Amino acid sequence: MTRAEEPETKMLWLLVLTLPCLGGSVPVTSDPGPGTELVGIMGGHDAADGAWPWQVGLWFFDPTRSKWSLECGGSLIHPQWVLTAAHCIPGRNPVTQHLKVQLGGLRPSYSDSVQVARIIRHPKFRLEKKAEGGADVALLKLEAPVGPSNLVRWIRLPPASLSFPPGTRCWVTGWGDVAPGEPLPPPYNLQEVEVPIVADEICRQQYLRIDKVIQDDELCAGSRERDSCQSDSGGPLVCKWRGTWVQVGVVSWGESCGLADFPGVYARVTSFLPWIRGHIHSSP
Ligand code: 4AZ
Repeated sequence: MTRAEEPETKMLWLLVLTLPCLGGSVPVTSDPGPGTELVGIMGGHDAADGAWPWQVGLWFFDPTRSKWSLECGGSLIHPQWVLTAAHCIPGRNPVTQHLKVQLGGLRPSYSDSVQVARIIRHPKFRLEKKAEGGADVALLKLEAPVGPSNLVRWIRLPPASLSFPPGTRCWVTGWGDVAPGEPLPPPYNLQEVEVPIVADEICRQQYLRIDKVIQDDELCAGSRERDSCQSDSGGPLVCKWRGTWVQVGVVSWGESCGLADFPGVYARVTSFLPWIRGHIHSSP
């Protein structure tokens, strides 16, 4: 899960910075063109400043290690609300003090993160089933409204009736693994990759072969070597619709990453619109 950490002291940070090749072996260079580079989300490349201004990073405090680390993504859907995956939030009774939201940065930066006032997991999410049980969405209310600016902006939610045909090319972003078990290497630039929407029925059949069930509130996207991966969880899957970006999915789970027969599984945003709107409107 761990993507980046905030060491307790500046000294430790300096030490980490000076240690070569810690945690990654693939240097990030300029984009050599689609399909060839080793850096990813998986099969992706460096995102440009301000390209995905709704992308946020979730920093969690681990009390046993006394450390903050960037573990998940999320998206700003309103000046004061973030949409993420329920499975990103640990424990039965999560405490807001152990979570911070990074806004508007391409690189992990704990110091650019803001506090959270409320954590709301979807009531149908089952902790014991984790992401695979469905309803893998959570809302975070920020302590104060933010933005908009060039680097921070919210993403539109789709109308309830909107669905994209299989093959539609959408984008997913995050600081997650570039291959299964392989963390994003320094300098940890946010990654983007274009992924095709996969037909519900095809995805369902593919996962049934390994006895996994795709729920109605989930959708699939991705292709061989183009996928989200561990620690991208909670991040947005967005598609262009009538000239604007809308958030169609929330990174949830999948069988490994980048496998041709097992696309990434996303919480289907249209399934949760009433729940999302209910909270945002009743808690201004
Ligand atoms: C994860 O473990 C995870 N390939 C996220 C996304 C995918 C697989 C695993 C999709 O957080």
